Amino acid sequence: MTEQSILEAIGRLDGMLFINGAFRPGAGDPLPVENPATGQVIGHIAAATDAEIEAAVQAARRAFRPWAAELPKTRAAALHRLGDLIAADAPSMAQIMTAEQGKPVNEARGEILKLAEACHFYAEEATRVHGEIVPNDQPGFQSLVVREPIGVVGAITPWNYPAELVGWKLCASLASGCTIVIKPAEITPFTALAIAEKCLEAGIPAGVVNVLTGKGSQVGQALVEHPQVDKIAFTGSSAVGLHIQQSCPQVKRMSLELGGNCPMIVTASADVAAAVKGAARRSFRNCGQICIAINRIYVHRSVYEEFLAGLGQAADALSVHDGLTHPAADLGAMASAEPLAKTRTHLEDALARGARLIAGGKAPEGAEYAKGHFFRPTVVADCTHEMLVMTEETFGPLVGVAVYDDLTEAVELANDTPYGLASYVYARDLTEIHALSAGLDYGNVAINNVDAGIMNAPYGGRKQSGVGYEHGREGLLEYFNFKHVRLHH
Ligand code: TAP
Repeated sequence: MTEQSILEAIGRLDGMLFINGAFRPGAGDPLPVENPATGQVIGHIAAATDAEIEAAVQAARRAFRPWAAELPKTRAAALHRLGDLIAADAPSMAQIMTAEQGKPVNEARGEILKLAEACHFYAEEATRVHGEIVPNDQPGFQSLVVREPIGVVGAITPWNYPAELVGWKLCASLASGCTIVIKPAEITPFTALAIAEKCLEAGIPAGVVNVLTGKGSQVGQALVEHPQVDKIAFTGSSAVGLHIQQSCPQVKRMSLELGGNCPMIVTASADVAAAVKGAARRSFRNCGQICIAINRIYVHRSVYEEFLAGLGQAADALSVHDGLTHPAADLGAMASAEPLAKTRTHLEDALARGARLIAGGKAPEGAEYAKGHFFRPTVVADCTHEMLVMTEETFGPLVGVAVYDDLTEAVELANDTPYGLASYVYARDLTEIHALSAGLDYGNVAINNVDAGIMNAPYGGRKQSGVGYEHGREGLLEYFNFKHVRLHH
């Protein structure tokens, strides 16, 4: 796609809301959306007004009963069609994502294709949800436990995975029989609107899917407070997740997928080269703007310097470019000035407290980078829990490394955080592997690999990393209520 055709594709969606099966220009104030690699304004969103929010919620409300009453195989067919359409249009949807979010086009295309896979996964799962007949305490009675879709879902999503984080909630809603009002992140609205276009093409009935753009504090908050929104499916920071929980005026189902501060432990028995490769991928992919990014690494003293040398080299070898003009770059621009500023703050804090700079530490140099939010993948060593890089989620291309002598101490350090999303281990010794998989207080533990989330398994955090799950059967069941039907013959 040329730059002109990307702007045209975005132009179709510029200032639009998707309500009751139709795109309409939003009446609210326009807010600019920038390409984070160039600073160029690529379009606008209209901040949804109270009347538009009401129209979307009411459209979802009206659509709920008929959609829930469809046969599971009908909803599955819609999801399969949606998955096919998304996969077929992945190249152009990826360009839209890169233009608003910054990740290189090849990586964005991978995300779109994974969303298409999620559609097919949830299509299959839609046909497998069933209730139970449970034992009863008196003769002549039968107890049926039935699963019924919750109703209208308000989905509020961040900017780091603009397709998948919208898509998982959309797929689970479509599969379960719920309807949905989506509020994507203010800075990445066009991917969500492009997904809505595919819903329209897939013939998903009016009102089943709606997209409202605007500020989280206004549009997102309105969904949280709306008495006719039955569930909030939120992905974002722990601070906003907690605020949502505390500010919701009704009792409401919520799944909250929140922040992480994910550790990796490299033991004395580890394949160090494999650990280096894993760390370089999971610390720096998407510029480290991943809830399950490796933020801090604890390495056994016997392999510490070898690991540091390897990770430094691997980080230095990664390319950083404008993700539109260099689709195969390793890193693109960071999504906005905010995560870049936080990365710099965490780096300065670590260096001021005695950390050793191993790689990166600055923005790449050259005219290409002058107007965008770029930063080199950065490794700091000799870190301690006095440093922000080890105790707070950086959400940038910065990783802290610390040395340990005793495995129990490493587990304690890894668990020394209010977060509990994902953790990583590289070890070959089976005793170490068992001790670590049991001892790490995280919802996901990846051992000798760095892909903590797969579609078939529940994906969720502990402690301040959230409540509830996405992915897997467990993720789908978050969209259902139980009903106990006690029958006297
Ligand atoms: P947040 O600032 O929390 O924003 C997330 C979403 O919430 C955005 O759509 C935001 O709108 C909206 N929002 C803000 N204030 C709100 C309010 N008062 N009521 C309702 N909605 C509100 O997070 P972010 O900076 O976009 O994303 C980064 C965070 O997400 C990181 O902490 C990361 O770990 C976490 N994350 C977690 C996961 C999982 S699976 N656990 C996955 C990805 C990211 P605006 O766009 O207008 O701000």
